[in-house]
Amino acid sequence: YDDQQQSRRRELLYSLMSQYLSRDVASIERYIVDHVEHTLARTRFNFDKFDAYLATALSVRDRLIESWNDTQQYFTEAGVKRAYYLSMEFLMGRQLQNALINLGIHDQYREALKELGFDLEVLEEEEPEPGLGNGGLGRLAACYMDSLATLNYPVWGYGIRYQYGMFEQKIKDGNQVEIPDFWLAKGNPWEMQRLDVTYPVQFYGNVNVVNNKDGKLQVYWQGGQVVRAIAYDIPVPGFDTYNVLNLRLWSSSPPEEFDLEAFNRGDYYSSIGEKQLAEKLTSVLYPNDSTEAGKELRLKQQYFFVSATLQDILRRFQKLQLPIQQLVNKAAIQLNDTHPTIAIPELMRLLVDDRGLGWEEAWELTVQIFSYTNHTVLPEALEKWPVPMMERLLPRHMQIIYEINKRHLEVVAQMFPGDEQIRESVSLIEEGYPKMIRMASLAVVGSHRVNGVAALHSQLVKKQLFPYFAAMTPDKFLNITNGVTPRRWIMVANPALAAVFTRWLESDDWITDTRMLSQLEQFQENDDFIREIEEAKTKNKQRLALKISQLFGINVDTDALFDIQVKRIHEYKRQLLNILGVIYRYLWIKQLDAEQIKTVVPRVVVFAGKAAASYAQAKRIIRLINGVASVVNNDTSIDNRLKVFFLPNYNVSLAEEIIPASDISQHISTAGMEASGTSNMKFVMNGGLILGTMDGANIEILEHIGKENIFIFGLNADQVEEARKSNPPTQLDSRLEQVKATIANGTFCNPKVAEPILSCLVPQNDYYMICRDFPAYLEAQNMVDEAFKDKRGWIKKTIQSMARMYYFSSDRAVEEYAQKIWNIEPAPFIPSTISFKE
Ligand code: IMP
Ligand code: B1N
Repeated sequence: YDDQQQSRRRELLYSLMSQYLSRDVASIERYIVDHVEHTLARTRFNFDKFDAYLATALSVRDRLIESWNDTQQYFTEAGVKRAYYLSMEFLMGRQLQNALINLGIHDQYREALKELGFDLEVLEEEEPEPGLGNGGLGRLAACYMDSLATLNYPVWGYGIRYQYGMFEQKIKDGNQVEIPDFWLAKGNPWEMQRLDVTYPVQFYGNVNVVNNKDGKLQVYWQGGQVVRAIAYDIPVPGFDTYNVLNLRLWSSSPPEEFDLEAFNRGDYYSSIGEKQLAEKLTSVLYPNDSTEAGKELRLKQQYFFVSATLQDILRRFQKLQLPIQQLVNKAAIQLNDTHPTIAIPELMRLLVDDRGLGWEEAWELTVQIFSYTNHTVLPEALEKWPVPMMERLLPRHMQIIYEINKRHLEVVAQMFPGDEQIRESVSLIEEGYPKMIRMASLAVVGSHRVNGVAALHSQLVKKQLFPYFAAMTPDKFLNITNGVTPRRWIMVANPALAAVFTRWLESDDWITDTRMLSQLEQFQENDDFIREIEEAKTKNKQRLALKISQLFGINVDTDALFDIQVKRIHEYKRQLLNILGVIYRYLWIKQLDAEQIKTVVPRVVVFAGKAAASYAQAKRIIRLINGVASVVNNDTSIDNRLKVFFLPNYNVSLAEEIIPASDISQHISTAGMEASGTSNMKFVMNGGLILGTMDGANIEILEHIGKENIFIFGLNADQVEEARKSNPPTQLDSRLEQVKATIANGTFCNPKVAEPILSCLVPQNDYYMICRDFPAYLEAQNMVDEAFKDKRGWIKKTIQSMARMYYFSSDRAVEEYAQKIWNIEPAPFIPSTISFKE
């Protein structure tokens, strides 16, 4: 073509491509039906609910792609600095409802589908949940993506596209049973496969050092296995903005090159088999469970996604044609816990071996680019990799880690001359058989910022985990308290409450400016407002009651106090303390007379959460809870004053249903052990109160909402530390003795199951402080009962709390990351061609 033709073609292309999808009901109907016919190849007469969901989702994806393309194009043209959020987990939850609400077209879609004969809310339930995370850490990454998109920050998420997400939990005879979650079985309309974006990732092999022509040493890492990474892009829409961010998840596949050698050996079938192994790499999400620690496949997953991600980031940077030293002005990389820490030696390798930078220059660049968020101080959860494994799997990285350590220890020796104990404690290598690499220490040394996720936790990170690192580089350490997105956790999860907020604030600006919620406090004595808040709560309790009746065939009273603990089952989270309290309450009610029973505040106690498949003690606790539930729920003598339920398969969708229905929720970890917690924030934002310990973000929630609005009990972190050092008490609370005896005699479950639980409930074995906190816990529960009897007083507490929670929005949190760590600015793309508010 000549130039003129070429430019005419381009003009035509541009004009066609800038015709954005319309937002009116009639057009939306057409888009949906188009997908039924052309994408799904169904006829008008033959498509079911799931097809309708798929077609709807695909039509939403179309408009996300439009904005996605424009946004990314704009970031590139503006040459902005981007931040990259590297996480092994993104627990995104269902996408359809969230996308429609963020795009401001939920009502239009509901209308369009109604005319086509479908109920949008029903179709939304058809979406399988992408469970690509364990719990809080993965969901935090998802909340941050929502906030970053909403605030127009130029950020990419990078992670792994697991084919099997978190297992599906079933309860059989009171026990947890794990069912594999092949969530992609019916296709995933939210992802775009990018067969054009692939990178090779190398494992094993040897390192050779060769003298180059110019006299320089050149390092070659050769041989070994090569796996191919394929990109899958998931658009992340912001609320009330045109910007759409990208979440890029990598999937493994065999390399393109054919292994001719194997073929020549006549080894055709076994060579295919080897190729198939490559696909396994990203097939399954690892549980956050110490028994799985040190598994080679997990390290391979980590390097696989890190290597592909860095290749992708550098390719993007290369397009700018800037000297490599400028990378720090174009990219910031956040490590979500230590899981992607191998990125630090990998960037060093790329800079030194591939681009010929000197070590010092490369290191300075690397440290300025990386930052690390710590999410736990539990010793068993701190990642360590055996040196021999690293040597075999990533030989060059092992050398680089040794070099980093050597230089690091030189600095240490200058600061603490002659102190062997300090040297040993800060070394990146832990002595022993085998030697281990301390990934958290590597992450600290290789980052310019290290943050904890709540005020107390960040203190513990400095004082307990990394005291010498903090002494060496005090400015490296900071706190950024976690936050949660009000879009998903109020708008999507609780439309009834959201409508009340909008009505009384006469604006829906609170959705992006949670500070506005503080104005609700002026209505705390207004009868109409109180009634509407109460009605919203009742509606949510009815929704949960319906779920309970569907699951268990038991009707619960929505006037009862809904007492909820939902989170991963873990000893430090102390579901055991909760169920012991329930048993005590049951025994107590049973000895009341008929008149007394009538004065007891009725309670519905709800548990949910998964235990890691190999965490035996956690599974026993589930068994005990179910045992208690079946005894209590079938005992007619207690006049329905107590009901207990374990809801199976806790996930984000279930959390959306449960959280708005709580009156009280429990966040009762042993003080000092829960880094932050994020569901505590969600519960309070939805008008529930907290029964909790002085742990994680509970402390800051107390500071913001006032101590009169939260039920706090038990030892604080200092007292726990003290108690662990001192002699255990000689006596057990008599009520706890009584509870233990009832468990021991097999009232609730086989005493064999109960035995390992009971053996922890003695003062000498009380690592989690359950015995020591038990009396205070019961007392706090009594105060909850008393407070709940005063209906108006209770609602006032919930109103004050909701109004004072603005700090815990993830919008605040990501702004802190952007300003204090990444040094990036918002980059809103403003399409001149269309107007957004209709
Ligand atoms: P927390 O541990 O109670 O603070 O939970 C944090 C958040 O992670 C919850 O609000 C849920 O959104 C999510 N979450 C926790 N546990 C699970 C789980 O087992 N499956 C899926 N999501 C979970
Ligand atoms: O991260 C959340 C915090 O709110 C929780 O308190 C904290 O427990 C959680 C290994 C983890 N810490 N560590 C993990 C997850 C997966 C895995 O393989 C560790 N999760 C947390 C958000 O800050």
